[in-house]
Amino acid sequence: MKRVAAVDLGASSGRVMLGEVGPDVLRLTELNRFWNGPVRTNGTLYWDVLHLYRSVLDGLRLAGAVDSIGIDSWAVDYGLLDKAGRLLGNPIHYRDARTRGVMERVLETIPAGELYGVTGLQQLPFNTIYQLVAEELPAEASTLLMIPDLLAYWLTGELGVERTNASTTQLYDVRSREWSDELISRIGVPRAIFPVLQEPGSIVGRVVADDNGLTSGVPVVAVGTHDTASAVVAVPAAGERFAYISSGTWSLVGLELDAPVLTEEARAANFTNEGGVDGRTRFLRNVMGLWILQECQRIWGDDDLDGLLRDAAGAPPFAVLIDPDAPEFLAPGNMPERIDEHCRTTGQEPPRSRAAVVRCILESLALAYRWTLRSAQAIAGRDVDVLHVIGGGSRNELLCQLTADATGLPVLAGPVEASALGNVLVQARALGEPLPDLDAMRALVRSTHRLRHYQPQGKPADWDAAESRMFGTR
Ligand code: LFR
Repeated sequence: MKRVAAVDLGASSGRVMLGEVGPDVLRLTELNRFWNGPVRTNGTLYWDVLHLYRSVLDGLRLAGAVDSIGIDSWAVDYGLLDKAGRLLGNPIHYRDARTRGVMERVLETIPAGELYGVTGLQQLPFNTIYQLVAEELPAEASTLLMIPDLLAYWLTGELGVERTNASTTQLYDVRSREWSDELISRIGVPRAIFPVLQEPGSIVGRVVADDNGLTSGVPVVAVGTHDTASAVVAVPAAGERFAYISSGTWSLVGLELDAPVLTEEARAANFTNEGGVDGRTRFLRNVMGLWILQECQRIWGDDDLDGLLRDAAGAPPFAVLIDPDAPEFLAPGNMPERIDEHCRTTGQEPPRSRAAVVRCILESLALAYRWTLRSAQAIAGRDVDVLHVIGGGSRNELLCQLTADATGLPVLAGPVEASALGNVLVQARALGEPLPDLDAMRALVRSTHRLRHYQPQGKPADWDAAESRMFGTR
């Protein structure tokens, strides 16, 4: 039996989990859960990275003796170190406004088709490439580390960037599987700040006790350090005819493929080819996700999600629809007001109650999932029989049912802690547990976790009509 610690940092909360893995055993115990989110000072949105590190250490101390540690987090964001390894400033949140208009500017010199041909990445205004162009790189910047790499560096003193996370920077060549020297030089950033790439599943260093209360020498394993890569490892699917939604602050909606799809069609539909564990491709699209609802709840001061969902289940269907991927929903702010505004500009009567707002968000997400999944299948030439919903959003029964109804696919919901499970599984294998491939890992998730089934209900024609109302012009 292997005992490992999984650190999983999401955009709204972080956790340290104890994972136990053995024959027919895959168990998670939560050791520490803590707040995460943007902190604004003088108009800039930051991550509170030292609060995260301190909370990680608290969790790791509670874990006691473990065989290894693995860290995953959201992607795209980074810290810069100087020559001596000191962090140069607090990492900036990808929702910060500094990237406004930058993507458009960069595309004037690097055509979108060329960028896609090299990186296979969807255009998101906050991709690392645009963040680096938006900021004046400090002259002392010597090394760029993605967030999990930064925490691993603090634990071990070893520098490197793990591949699944590197693949989200839009500076990584998806064909050669190396940093793209060409793109890095075109944006005028020194190539030397990009450290060696690390394989998911490799041991990247060992804990240095350094007065942190930990035991020296514990191996730190590079898991799929991008949380979505770890989550996809834990999709409890059999075979390859499945789609997934990694459902949390974002909804990551797509397929797992053996190779990237770099066609003009894939680019035009803004699909990404992010790197997965074991060389797989995560062919997916970011859908704005439960972020819009989380922000509504923050503005309303209402943390009773169950109550809101109960009321939304009784609200009239298809009253108001929004495009959840509209740029005005990206930054933090007054979402109820932005939804009203979006309705006015699309010729709809704004929703009058919280129940109506929640219903609108969930139906609109379900429609975006439907559009995305149909496009993904058509573009990749892969048909699917089942849709796996994993992550925190898999607990949202109304959203799962609407997703089944909208897509016409049976939905299997769970596990909730997919990223932590994928993190644990990759560590266990690195330590020698007989989990030869993703199929074996997924079979273990299936046999140890209960999933909820949702069959499509309602009239497909209603969803057809709603789709042409909302996405007719997409
Ligand atoms: C999900 C996620 C997405 C990424 C977004 C920003 O937590 O990692 O995959 O696009 O956060 O990093």
